[in-house]
Amino acid sequence: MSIAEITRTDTPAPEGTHRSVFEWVDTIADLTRPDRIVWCNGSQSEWDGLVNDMVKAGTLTKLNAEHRPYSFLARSDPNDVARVEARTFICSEKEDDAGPTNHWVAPDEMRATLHPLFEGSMQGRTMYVVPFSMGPIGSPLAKIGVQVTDSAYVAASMGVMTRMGAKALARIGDKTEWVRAIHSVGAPLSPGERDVPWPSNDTKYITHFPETREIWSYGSAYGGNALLAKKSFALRIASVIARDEGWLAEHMLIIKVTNPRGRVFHVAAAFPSACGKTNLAMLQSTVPGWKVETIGDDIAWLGRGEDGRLRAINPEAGFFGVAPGTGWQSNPTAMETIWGNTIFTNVALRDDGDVWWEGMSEKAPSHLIDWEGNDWTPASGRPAAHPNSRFTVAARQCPTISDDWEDPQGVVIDAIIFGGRRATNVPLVVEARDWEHGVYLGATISSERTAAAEGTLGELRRDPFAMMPFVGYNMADHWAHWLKVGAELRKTGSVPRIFQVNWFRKGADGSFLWPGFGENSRVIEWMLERVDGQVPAQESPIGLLPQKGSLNVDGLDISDEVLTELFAIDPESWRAEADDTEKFFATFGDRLPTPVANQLAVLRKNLA
Ligand code: GTP
Ligand code: SPV
Ligand code: MN
Repeated sequence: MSIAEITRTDTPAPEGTHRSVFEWVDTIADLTRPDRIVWCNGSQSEWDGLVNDMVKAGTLTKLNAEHRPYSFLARSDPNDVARVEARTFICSEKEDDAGPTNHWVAPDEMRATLHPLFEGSMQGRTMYVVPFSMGPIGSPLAKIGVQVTDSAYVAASMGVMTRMGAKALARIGDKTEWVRAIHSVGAPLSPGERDVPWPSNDTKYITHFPETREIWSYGSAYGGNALLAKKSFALRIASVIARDEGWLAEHMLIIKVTNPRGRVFHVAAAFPSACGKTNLAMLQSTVPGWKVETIGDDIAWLGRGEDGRLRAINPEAGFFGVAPGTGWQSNPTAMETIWGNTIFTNVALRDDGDVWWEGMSEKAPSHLIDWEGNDWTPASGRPAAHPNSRFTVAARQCPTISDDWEDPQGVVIDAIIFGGRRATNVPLVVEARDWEHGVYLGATISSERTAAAEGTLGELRRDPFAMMPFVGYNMADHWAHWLKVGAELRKTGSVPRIFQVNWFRKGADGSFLWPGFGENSRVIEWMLERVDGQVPAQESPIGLLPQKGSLNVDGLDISDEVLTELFAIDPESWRAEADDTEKFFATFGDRLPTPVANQLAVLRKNLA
C-alpha cells in the first residue's frame, strides 16, 4: 500500500510520521469507518477548535469567564460516570498470567468479540489520532503511545493529561516500541442522525492485550475507561512492561518534602481510588518549617537509576481529580490549580455560571443545576454533583508544582507509603520492619469502596498496592517483582523505607478520629524524621509505631484518648484480619511468594 492510498485524512499526518503509525491508523479506520481522520498536533488552536465544537454540540458548557476563565462543564450520560471494573479485561495468552484478581478472556476470543463491535463503530464521526508521551519527552524513562478515539472530549482531555501531539509522534522511529490504544464510544451515526451530548454505549469493554501492548476500549467516554494513557497504559500495560524490564508502574502520587534543616526527600504513596492521593500530593504543611511540593498525584513509574537508587517520574502531565470534598479548607492548592483552563465533569452549575460540588463550601448555594441537568436546591435530598465528579487540569497550573517534576532522570525516592480507607483496625501510621515487611503491608491493603468505580460504597475490599483494578498481570507475581526490585536495590545499599498510613479511622460515633488533610503533614514529619534517624519507634505486632510523644501534635486539638484510639491494635480483630489474609493469599496458589507467606506467619506469631 502506498502512503498516498492510506492517507485519507482531512488534516494530513505530519510529515515524517513513521510508517508503523500510518499503517496502523489505516487498519483501524478500515475497521471503524470514521467520516474524517484528524491528526492531533497538540497546539492551542487545535484545543480551542475541539472545545468550540463541543460547546456547539452541547457536550460542553462554557463557564462564566469572570469566575472561571476558559473553563467548561461536561455532563456525562448518567450511565457513564465511573470506571467499570466488571467490564475491564486482561487478555493475556495464559489465564494464570492475568491471575485471580483480573477478569481474563483469551486474546483470540476477545478479538472475536470486539471485531463486530468496532466494525463501523465510528461511522458519522471524526477519528482523532492522539500521539502522546508518558513522561517528559525524551526522558529515558518515558514511553510513547498513540490513541485513536472518536470522542472530542477524550482527545481534548488527553491534551491536558499527557504530553500530546507532534513532538510525541516525532519520537516514533524504526526501533520505537509504542503502545496502540483504540477507543470508540460505540455510537455510530447514520447520515443525518442527530448526535447526543455524551455518546456512549450500554455495552462496555475495557480490554488490554499485555503481550502485544494493545488497548481496546469500547462504549464509555469516562475517565479511566477512555483516557487510555492513564490507567490502561500507564498502569495496566506499563506494569507488564515494567515486570519485563525490571522497573515498577504504580498507582502512586509523588511529593518533594523539605524539612526545617533543609534536607530534601521524595516520597511516593499508593492509596486506592478516591482515598487521598491528590490531597496528599497538594498538601500544605501545618508543621512549621516543613514544605511539601507536588510532583504527581496518581501514577508513578519507578526504577533503579544509574546511581543504584530508586528513582521515579510522574508519567502524566495533568490531574483528573475528585471534585467533591475539594474546598478552600481541605485542599486550597487544588482550588488554586483549577482557577481556570479546567474541564469539569459531572459537577453542579451555579446560577452565576461557575461550578459547585459538595464540600467546595460549607453552605450550598440556594439553587443549582445538578450534574444531570436538573434544578436543585438544598432541599432536593440528593447530591448536586456526582460523587465521582472530576476536574481535568494541567499539572503546570499547580502553584506547588515542584521544580524537579519534569526531571528526565526522575527523583530519588526516600520513602514509600501504602494507605487505604479503614474505619477500624489500621493505625494512623506504621513503619515496616524492612522491605519484605513493606511488601506485605502493600499486599494486604484493604479499603472501603468509593465512588471511583462501580460497586457498593463502603464495602471493604482487598486492594493490594492500591493496584487491584490496575495490575496488568498476576497480582502475586507483582509482589514477587517488588521483592526482586528490593533485592536489587539492596545490593547498592539504598532501599527506601516503607510505611502504612490510615487517615480514615473512625471513633464509636462514626466520625473521623484524625483531622486529616493538611494535618497529615504531622505524619509525614514523623516518617521522614524516621528516615533521617531523628526519632525512635516502638515495636508492635504489626510493625513499628511512634513512641508516645514522638508524633507532633503541637497546636492540634486532639485528646490523649483519641490518640490512643488512633494507634490501638486489638489482637482479636487482627487475628480475624490475618485469617482473612490467609484466605486471600490462598487464591494465588503456588504463585504466592514465600517471603510474603512468611510475613503472615510472623504476624500470627506476634499476635499470639
Ligand atoms: P483518585 O483520583 O480516584 O485516584 O482519588 P485520590 O486517591 O486522588 O483521592 P483524593 O485526594 O481526590 O481524595 C478523595 C476523597 O477523600 C476526597 O473527597 C477528599 O476530600 C477525601 N480525603 C482526602 N484526604 C483526606 C483526609 O486526610 N481525611 C479525610 N477525612 N478525607 C480525605
Ligand atoms: C481512579 O479511579 O483511580 C481515578 C479516576 O484516578 S479514573 O481515571 O477514572 O480511573
Ligand atoms: Mn486523584
